[in-house]
Amino acid sequence: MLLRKKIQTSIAAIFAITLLSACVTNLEYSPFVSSEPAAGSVLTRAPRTLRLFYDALPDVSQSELVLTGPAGEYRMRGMHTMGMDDLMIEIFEPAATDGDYTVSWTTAVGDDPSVYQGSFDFTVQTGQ
Ligand SMILES: [Cu+2]
Repeated sequence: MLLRKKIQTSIAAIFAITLLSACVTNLEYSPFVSSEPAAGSVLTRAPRTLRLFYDALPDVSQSELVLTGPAGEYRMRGMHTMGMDDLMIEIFEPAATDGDYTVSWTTAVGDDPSVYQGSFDFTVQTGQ
């Protein structure tokens, strides 16, 4: 009888936690809107720049962009905003290496003091 009660309590607890985490997931907000190259895109030549668009103007001083690919982490330079709620950066030595690439970003946008992070992938297939 006591065991049964314990199990019922556990099930209730698990149910409550599941509901709670579902709420948190739904409320999770990202200011990221789109990018060039686009998330999930397949390119026939290596990109020379990355550009990410957000809900509001990113604070460059609180932003970071990291590009990793088949050859590891790529050197990039000159992160800036074009003033169109975007971050832009030049890939220092774009390598035409076929494979999957990941862009990881960190930023704060507009008047929101929160720092957000995210990532997306694209693929380069030069056919060489
Ligand atoms: Cu630019």
